[in-house]
Amino acid sequence: MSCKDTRERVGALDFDVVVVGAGFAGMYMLHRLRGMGFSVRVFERGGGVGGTWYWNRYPGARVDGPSMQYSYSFSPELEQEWRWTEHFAAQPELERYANHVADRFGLRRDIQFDTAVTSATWDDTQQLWSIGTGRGDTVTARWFVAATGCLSATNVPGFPGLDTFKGRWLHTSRWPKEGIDLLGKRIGIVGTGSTGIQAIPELAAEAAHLYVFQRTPAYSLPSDNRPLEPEFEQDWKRRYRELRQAARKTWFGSVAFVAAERSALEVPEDERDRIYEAAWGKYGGVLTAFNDLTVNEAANETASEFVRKKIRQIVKDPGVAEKLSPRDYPIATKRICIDNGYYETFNRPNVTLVDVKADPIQAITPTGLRTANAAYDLDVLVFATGFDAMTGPLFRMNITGRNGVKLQDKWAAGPRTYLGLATEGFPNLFIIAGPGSPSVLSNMMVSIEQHVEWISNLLDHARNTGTDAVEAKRDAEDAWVDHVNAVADDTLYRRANSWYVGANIPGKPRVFMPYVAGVGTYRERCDAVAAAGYDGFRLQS
Ligand code: N01
Repeated sequence: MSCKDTRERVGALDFDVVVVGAGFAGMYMLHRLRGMGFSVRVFERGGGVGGTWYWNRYPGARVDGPSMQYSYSFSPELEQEWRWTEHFAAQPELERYANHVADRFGLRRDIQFDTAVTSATWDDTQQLWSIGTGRGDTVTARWFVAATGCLSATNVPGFPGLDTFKGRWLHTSRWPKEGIDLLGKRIGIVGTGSTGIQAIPELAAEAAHLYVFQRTPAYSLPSDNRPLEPEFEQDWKRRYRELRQAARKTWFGSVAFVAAERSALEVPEDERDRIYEAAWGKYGGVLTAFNDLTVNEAANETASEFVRKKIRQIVKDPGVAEKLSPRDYPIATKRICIDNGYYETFNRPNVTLVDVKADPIQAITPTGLRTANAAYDLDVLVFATGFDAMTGPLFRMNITGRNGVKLQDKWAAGPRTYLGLATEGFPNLFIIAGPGSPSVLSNMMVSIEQHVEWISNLLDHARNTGTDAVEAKRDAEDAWVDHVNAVADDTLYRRANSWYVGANIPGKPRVFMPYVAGVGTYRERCDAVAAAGYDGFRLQS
């Protein structure tokens, strides 16, 4: 059946598919579905394409995986013509890449920018989604795809007095396009996750004084960023097909991030140290030096202690080095940070580390920030305080499924999905890189492409079989949730208070959200489900 036939049958349908988000997921979803003959409308909250790389313009923003692999593989022409200038591209280059893709494939004509989706309601009689936007439009579509990203709903802690602050405050992912004047300013930054760790060296270089308010120290590894050598680029471009294929079968979705086949405990201490030393500063390095760092506590401790030793070597003040040293969670159980001179920054005379676990933030004042024991005068206050991850972007769309059930209510005790792609009671809703899929524990580009292709193949199948509604079955979903939990239970990931488990948002249920079995295994599972006629889904005509 053609799209036109589908529209005629329903009568009320404006589009076959509405996609939310014009980041890398939404852009490819649009391109792929359009190529298959579906009518598609993309709604994007921002004023341009790029998602994460449109919003995160803070100083130092840079991808933490190799650019040659953090890029689309669906078009051999695109991957041959695009030239990355650095091994780890910075935000402006990534945004340029997103714009290049949008221009090259003529995507903009089907994207409505500056438009947030504020409601999405399933109509069970007509079997369609009714989607409302912040601009007051309502459109209908058979299929509804959330390409909203995992880290797009910002988290600004509710410190009392923020509205009284006379300086300028901002969240890192809402940094203005035109930048801000930081030169000679007294700057405070709250948060030392991946974002804070990238921003801190850059802010320190501009500030009269930088106060770093740290609640939990992070493990950070040095980036081996450098200009991309032409020989390296040519070699990759020659072997791209083979390397892309190999990456899809790995755990992380990258041929540069594959663990060695040995335990950290099977080699003598001095040899282990030599291995870690050689790995320091190489992509994947310390984390892939052995194969049991995320599953064996003693093995993990060898890597955790190695990083603490490095911190002691780099940071001259032993008291500051100790404060920067993570002690209460294993390395890699929070997202590993990759930095450009982070620890070195604390040797600067204009940088002060404030331990706000020991001396908690009490309030923001008109002139700065007050902890239990001290007051800090500030001109600029930066929140690198992260996101309401994975579920936040979905909840803020006010999604209502069958029988008026709200997604927030169904997921009150934590997200429940089948394959991370769909959730029972919400027919024809698909989530790209959602909870229950490898998602944030992978090279996102690989995960995005796999989901886009899987979802679009399912929509094609539905069209060819006259299927109007596709819904995850409860028993399949329950079994998947149990499986996701069982796999996580075999690892150390639950040992950290991370955003992976929602610990950064007060009141959020503690559920480990990503699927940790790896993208290769996950892809096999998804392919098997499709090959078995979309086993675990109810397909209704
Ligand atoms: O956010 P985070 P992020 N009082 O949640 C602190 C990706 N990313 O934006 O750990 C005081 O990791 C919080 O402290 P604690 C990447 O996947 C990728 O840095 O909760 N402090 C923590 O230190 C990453 O994991 C790239 O105790 C408060 C920080 O704020 C994800 O985005 C670059 C606080 C938040 O860290 C999110 O990283 C950047 C409070 N009330 C990001 N609330 C690259 O590709 C929070 N904090 C390189």
